[in-house]
Amino acid sequence: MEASYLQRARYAYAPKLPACLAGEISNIKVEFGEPTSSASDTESLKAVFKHSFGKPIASFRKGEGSLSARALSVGVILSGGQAPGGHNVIAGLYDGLKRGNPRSTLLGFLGGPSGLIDNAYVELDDETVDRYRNTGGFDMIGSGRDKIESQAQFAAALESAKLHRLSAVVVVGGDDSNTNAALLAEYFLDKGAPISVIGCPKTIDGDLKNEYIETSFGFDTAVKTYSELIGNIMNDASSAKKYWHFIKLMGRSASHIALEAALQTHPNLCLISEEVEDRQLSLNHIIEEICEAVVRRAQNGQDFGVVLIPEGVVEFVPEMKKLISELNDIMAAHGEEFEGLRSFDAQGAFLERTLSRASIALFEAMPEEISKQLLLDRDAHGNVQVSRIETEKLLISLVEKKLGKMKAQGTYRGKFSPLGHFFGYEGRSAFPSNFDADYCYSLGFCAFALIAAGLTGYVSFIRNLTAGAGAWQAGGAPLTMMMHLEKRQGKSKPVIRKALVDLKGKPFAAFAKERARWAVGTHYVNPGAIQYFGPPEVCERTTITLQLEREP
Ligand code: FBP
Repeated sequence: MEASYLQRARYAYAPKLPACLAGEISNIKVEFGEPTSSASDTESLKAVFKHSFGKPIASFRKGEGSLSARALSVGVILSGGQAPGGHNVIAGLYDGLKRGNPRSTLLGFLGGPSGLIDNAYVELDDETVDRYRNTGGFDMIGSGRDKIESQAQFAAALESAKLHRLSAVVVVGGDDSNTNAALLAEYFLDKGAPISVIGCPKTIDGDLKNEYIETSFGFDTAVKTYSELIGNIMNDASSAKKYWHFIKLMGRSASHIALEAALQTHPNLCLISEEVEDRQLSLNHIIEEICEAVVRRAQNGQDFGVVLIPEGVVEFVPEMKKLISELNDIMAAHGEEFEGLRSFDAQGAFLERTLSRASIALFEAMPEEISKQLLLDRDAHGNVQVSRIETEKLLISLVEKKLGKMKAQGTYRGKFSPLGHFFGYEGRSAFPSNFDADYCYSLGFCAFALIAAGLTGYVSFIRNLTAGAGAWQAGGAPLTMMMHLEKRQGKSKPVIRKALVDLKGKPFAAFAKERARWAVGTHYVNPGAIQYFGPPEVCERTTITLQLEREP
């Protein structure tokens, strides 16, 4: 891509580091806490992670240095979906390595974890890194969703690492990629290979968080980008006063993005998947709730509105969840036979014989394009790809149907003109906000410090994020402490626990307190575009979710 004016201006931005990592490398000290355990299933995890389980938390402080100054050769991998700030993780890692020893080198493995397996790499130099500082996207080295899973893949990863005499591999990814990092660290230890593996917490979905990871990087920028777009739509809606906007927002399972966007913009309605599941809300119930807001606003002469829909909600509505899970099983068990069916009618006939009665009834009642989307290819875990299901259209069509009936009965007299939107890819590669630029650079620098401290199986963390960057704390948490066992494709596997929206948490409570008022009145807020230059209260503002979660 060619550089825009903003991109050129952003090259000059110097990301901030926590005070404990700034200055001379010889002045960074590592301190260790007590041994750690796991999220649950401790005994099973101890058996899987024989060499790496139970390590202590590592924290960096200013003090007599304990980092090695020897030249290091490190490989970095970007894994999974794009998230703003990935390039700054690499820049922070690169600068840390060079500051530690100018002879250190950084290899970027291309196209995600498969780059390490296939030994596809590029050596990163000043010119390349400088071209990507403070920019969005993952185009510096590319990303991928492949996993290092089989013994042959682990062996190939080790071979590549040995070929380049790597001291460490840094995996930048979400919960699954960091789980993979933990397994790779254990594998290297088991083979007696002195190669560290360090993770960095990435995902716009915001669901990789816990006591040590206060937020995953990219969430801040992505959700601010969506909030800008939603705010603009709200301005338009309250000017034209003629459309109901149904806006689907990315977030594979968790509704953190939708919740934060709601806190920033005050829509008329926002579905929260975790609540839908908790209250076992049926599709019908959801449609009734939306219709009630439409009718009440119409009574006030407001035939317009904004509804936010987390993309994963279809998998949380009980009857949809059952249908999708039956479809997943059928497609896994009869994959070839199913793929061989040429027409949608033939697939329908096949499903009529294999789905439960309730599920086939639901499948047939849905608009045909949605039913077709439910049959699209599954992801690598055998799951439906929710970003490809037009849930906003499904809800629009069901709301339209219900309002039509109400009109006939004389209980609704308004005019309903709906429009559907999907915001996902628009936010994943935006220029990182100042927060993400600083946070990611610090995460990358911290990853270097963990490597130089000789640690493996750790995730780089930066905490105390609502304080200014200078007061941020930096360190490493053992990946195994975030793990538990989960059923994946029928087998019990160690994975990092995903953080869904906590219905008892402060962000949800703040939303629940206001939503009845927002539904009927018009209390929209337009947060505007992310600002990179200007007053700190505009440019350095963190997400509301982070502020509320960090409140004492
Ligand atoms: P990660 O979990 O890899 O960060 O990706 C998240 C995400 O952006 C989801 O929000 C979305 O459902 C999915 O990726 C889309 O995947 P793809 O990039 O393969 O279309």
